[in-house]
Amino acid sequence: MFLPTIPTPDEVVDKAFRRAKKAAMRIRGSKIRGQKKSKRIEEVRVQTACQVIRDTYDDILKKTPRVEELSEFYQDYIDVVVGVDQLKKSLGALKWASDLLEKLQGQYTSKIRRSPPENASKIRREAYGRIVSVVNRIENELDFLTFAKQQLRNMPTVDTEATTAVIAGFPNVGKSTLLRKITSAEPEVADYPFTTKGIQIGHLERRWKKFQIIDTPGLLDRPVMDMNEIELQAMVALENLADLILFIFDPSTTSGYPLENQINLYNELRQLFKDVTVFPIFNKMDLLGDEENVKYILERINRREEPLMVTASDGSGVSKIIELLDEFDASKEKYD
Ligand SMILES: Nc1nc2c(ncn2[C@@H]2O[C@H](COP(=O)(O)OP(=O)(O)OP(=O)(O)O)[C@@H](O)[C@H]2O)c(=O)[nH]1
Ligand SMILES: [Mg+2]
Repeated sequence: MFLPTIPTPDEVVDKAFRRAKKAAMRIRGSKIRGQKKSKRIEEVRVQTACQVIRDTYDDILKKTPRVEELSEFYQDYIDVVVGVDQLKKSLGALKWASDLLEKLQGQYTSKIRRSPPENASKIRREAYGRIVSVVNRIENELDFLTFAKQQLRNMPTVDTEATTAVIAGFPNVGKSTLLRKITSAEPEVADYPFTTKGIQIGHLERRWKKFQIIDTPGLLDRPVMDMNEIELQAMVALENLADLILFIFDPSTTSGYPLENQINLYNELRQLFKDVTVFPIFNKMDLLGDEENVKYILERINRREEPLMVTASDGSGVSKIIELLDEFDASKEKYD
């Protein structure tokens, strides 16, 4: 959980005033006598009301990790999903409100102390008005934080140490089906594009080695600038986590995307992630009568690695992918 629950202005003000009333009741029942007592009651109401709201906001700030202390992956992820600048601005508003309430708390309690007793309740009412307006001033920021909490609810937990393979490709080509076959993860699989809307993580344990396999939302062959938030999540995983990329082609084109576009995307990713090994994988081989389409693609892509041909839905060829991970890891160790 990245953000704790954020109370609305009404909720926090209600809580503050209720607690303040209770605190005042305790004074009323105490031994303090005379004019001093009425002033003390109003003083305690202002103090308690401010304190309750400050504590609520300070607690939210304390429980929220500092974005700049997170790893690059999380920073980019948060930026893509909600926007880091807006998040910082909204958290800053909580701090602003908390600081201002501290000031009001001091100002109004001393004002009550210095006033004649008959004015105490009027000053307290004035303080309450200021408190309400401070909290209302940050309503938009509070709304945003509630939205951000909701959006970041499914923030994936990544292992930044494990060797990581990121599965990428056009929508509907069988990426999630493959993750299900390689690991015990169970991402949703469906016969329409953009089924996967976020990063999905699976783990694979080999004798003495752990792999992290990441399934991503489908990508279209368009400039990064035109990508939506869902596609950008795939890019964030590729950029920050991928030691290798398993690029899935659907040569059957039953996914609904022409070969030409899939080729473009592959070549673009190769170009963008030059230092990452990209393995071309041809899926849905069960639907292919011949290998004409595979040949067509192979003639048009830059590759260093041997392509693999698989049928993710029945698992055939998947063991070759796992072997490939083992080999990749062994070769990496040689150079480390
Ligand atoms: N015939 C056949 N169908 C497959 C194969 N692999 C996946 N499918 C089907 O293709 C469709 C899409 O599969 P998914 O695994 O959801 O594809 P995806 O790439 O994760 O799709 P998005 O998340 O939308 O990008 C589903 O109907 C699968 O059952 C395969 O090897 N052969
Ligand atoms: Mg999917």
